[in-house]
Amino acid sequence: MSVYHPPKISSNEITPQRVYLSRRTFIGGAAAGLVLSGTAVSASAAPLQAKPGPYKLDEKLTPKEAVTTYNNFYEFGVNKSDPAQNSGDFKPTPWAVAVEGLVNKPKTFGLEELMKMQLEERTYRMRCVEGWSMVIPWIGFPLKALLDQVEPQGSAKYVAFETIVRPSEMPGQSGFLQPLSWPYIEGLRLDEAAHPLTILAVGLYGETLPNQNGAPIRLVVPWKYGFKSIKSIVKIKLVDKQPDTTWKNANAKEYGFYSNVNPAVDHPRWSQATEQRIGEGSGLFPDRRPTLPFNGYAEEVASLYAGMDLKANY
Ligand SMILES: Nc1nc2c(c(=O)[nH]1)N[C@H]1C(S)=C(S)[C@@H](COP(=O)(O)O)O[C@H]1N2
Ligand SMILES: [Mo]
Repeated sequence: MSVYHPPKISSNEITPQRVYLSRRTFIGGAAAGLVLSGTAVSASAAPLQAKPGPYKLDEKLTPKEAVTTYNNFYEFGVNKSDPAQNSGDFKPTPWAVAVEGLVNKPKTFGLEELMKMQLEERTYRMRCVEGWSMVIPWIGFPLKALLDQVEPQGSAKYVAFETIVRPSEMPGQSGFLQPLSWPYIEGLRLDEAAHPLTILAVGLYGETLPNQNGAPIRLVVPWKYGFKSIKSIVKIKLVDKQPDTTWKNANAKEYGFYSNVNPAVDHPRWSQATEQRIGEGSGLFPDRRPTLPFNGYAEEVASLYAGMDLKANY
């Protein structure tokens, strides 16, 4: 299996990323920037209605331009600009999500049915394990609403998720050197999956999800590092044992199953104490802000981990 080590993010590497973004976002009269954002967003996005949901934040939204051009989605390449640039041929319709395993009523949900769930707009703080963060207005519905329909059995303890494998439309899955093994897989404990903060997102900024953000449906778990929020999901399976996850399989010393945002537990190669809010600050003086326990959602989720050693269960 190929083991990919994500680029080490140190303060001197953060600066070029910010300069890149501020150039694109703010000095962005650059023709290339406008052309890219035009294709990237309009290729798949359509207006999407949703009622306001809980969990509003008093923080400035990350500009849509940054949310849709600074991404991690290795199926389309390992650089932040790759997903927006390389996902234009990806077809998020038709689509179906199979929900199976230890459930009384296994069912494959067509996208049309998923889009008819009670959609809410929820603004969440997102924190990538690499040290940057965003504030994103998602549109989606609680994962619990889906789980309730299939009726998990008493023996179900975890939920395993899978991303689509489609090398013909995902250039990162067809290159000579594959950065990860596919499908991209993730998992949650059943109580984490059923927590009211955990949603399946089908849109952002009032539109359906752009391909680069995980069209047509992706997970959002705001108190965990970004890689837990798996994109373009085709399978959800209820299981009795802790499932494998892509980044733990790739490098278990650096990435654990839980991956709760925790400023007190450093990544082996960098501190997690602070973060850079994408799209803010000046290019020369990145203003790193303190990272909050559970990404600021401790009041809601800390009780899920009562009695657990979060240094051992990273
Ligand atoms: N299938 C899949 N899901 C994925 C990833 C990926 O490479 N493949 N990257 C993860 C990481 S590391 C992050 S930070 C978030 C980024 O989500 P965004 O691009 O919508 O901000 O997606 C996560 N989901
Ligand atoms: Mo991430």
